[in-house]
Amino acid sequence: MKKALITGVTGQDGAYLAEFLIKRDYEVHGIKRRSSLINTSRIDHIYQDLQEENIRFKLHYGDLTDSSTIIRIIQEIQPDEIYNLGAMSHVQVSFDNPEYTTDVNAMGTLRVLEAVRILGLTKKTKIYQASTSELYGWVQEVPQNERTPFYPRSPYAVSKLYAYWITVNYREAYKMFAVNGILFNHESPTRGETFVTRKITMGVARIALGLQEKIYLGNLDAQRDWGHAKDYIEAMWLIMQQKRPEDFVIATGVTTKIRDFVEMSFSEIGIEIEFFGMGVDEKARVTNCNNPDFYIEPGKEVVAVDARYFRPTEVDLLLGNPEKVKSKIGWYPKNRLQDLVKDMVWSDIKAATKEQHIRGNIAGY
Ligand code: NAP
Ligand code: F7E
Repeated sequence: MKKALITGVTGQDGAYLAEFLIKRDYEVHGIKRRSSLINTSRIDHIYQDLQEENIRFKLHYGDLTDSSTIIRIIQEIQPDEIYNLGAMSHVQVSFDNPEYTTDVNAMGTLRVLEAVRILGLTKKTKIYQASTSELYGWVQEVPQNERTPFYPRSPYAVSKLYAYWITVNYREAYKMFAVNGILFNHESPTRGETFVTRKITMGVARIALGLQEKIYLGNLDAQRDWGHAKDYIEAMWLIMQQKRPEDFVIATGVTTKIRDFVEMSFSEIGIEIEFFGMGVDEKARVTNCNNPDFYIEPGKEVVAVDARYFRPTEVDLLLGNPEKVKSKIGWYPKNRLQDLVKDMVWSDIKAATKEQHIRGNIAGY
């Protein structure tokens, strides 16, 4: 039985990957940082009590800023594969917390690589590094592939640039199986609530159920190549099963504006909207409502811009070229953007309906 260790197991990708690996008969270990409240909602369905027999999923307290713990956990588990997904992953927050972001994302990656080297596991343990399309930042060509030069535009992206190159360096210097997956944006119903897609689908659901008035957004013109996280974690695993350690771009090859994602999300539940105004004064209002379950009066303003969500330096356009992974590994995204929007919006409608019932019950008293 293969053993895998996942840092960032409580995150969107970590949780999907843990479930995926358990289904493939791995023994899965996850590193979780201590928090004052339990934050394991994404992995509760695969959690096993320590008292159970044949435990296939085990959590370990640890933090990417704490090298002694990382070394101890890796020594204990002796993993065949490490997926380093732990990160301070929010681009806008990285402008507020640049030093911490660098410590976790850049130094954290070095700590994992060094732990494997110090423990003499360079021949046994493969390492996957969660690299990102944010590396392309101010894009030097369109679309971006494995040879496109990097131009990071945030403390987050700069920290990931170090992580990318230190992974390449350990591969070359110590002949380790250490690889970068350069993943373009990937989303899901469990995407963190402050990333733009989830903020939008939650907003749409809550507006439709009368729980929220408006969605306030930043740059509506930014374009992203969005895929489904479920497809992308499979690509991570496939990259790790190759004979030779190589870096791969994982993307859909389609890019979409934030504004269009908003329209698609409302349209999914039968609400048509139109944008009007310019720059910080741009807004969107309902033009037509074809769904009696979620009736909103035409003319109601449902989206507005708030300049507080603008970033000091923005990444305007990301569009990946997944040709290499398609031709060498045969991976391609199974979900189109429309499928992703559907999955996210209806999951958030379900959550908002629950919230509405709870509020209704409280109001009843
Ligand atoms: P996410 O949902 O934000 O999850 C990040 C995970 O890292 C969480 O489990 C978090 O723990 C953990 N973490 C944060 N700081 C840590 C620390 N100091 N020590 C240990 N763990 C820590 O991110 P994601 O979307 O799943 O992304 C997974 C990885 O892929 C990240 O490295 C991200 O930068 C990268 N990436 C993501 C995308 C994307 O579009 N999703 C694209 C390219 C690359 P808590 O739950 O306690 O916060
Ligand atoms: O922003 C714009 C914002 O925060 C996307 C992370 O997983 O993917 C993610 O980083 C775009 C940006 O994701 C709002 O300015 C407009 O242009 O959803 P996001 P991100 O910055 O692309 C990459 C690949 C990663 O590696 C990261 O870890 O949307 N935008 N209005 C907004 N963004 C947010 N968050 N909130 C808004 O209100």
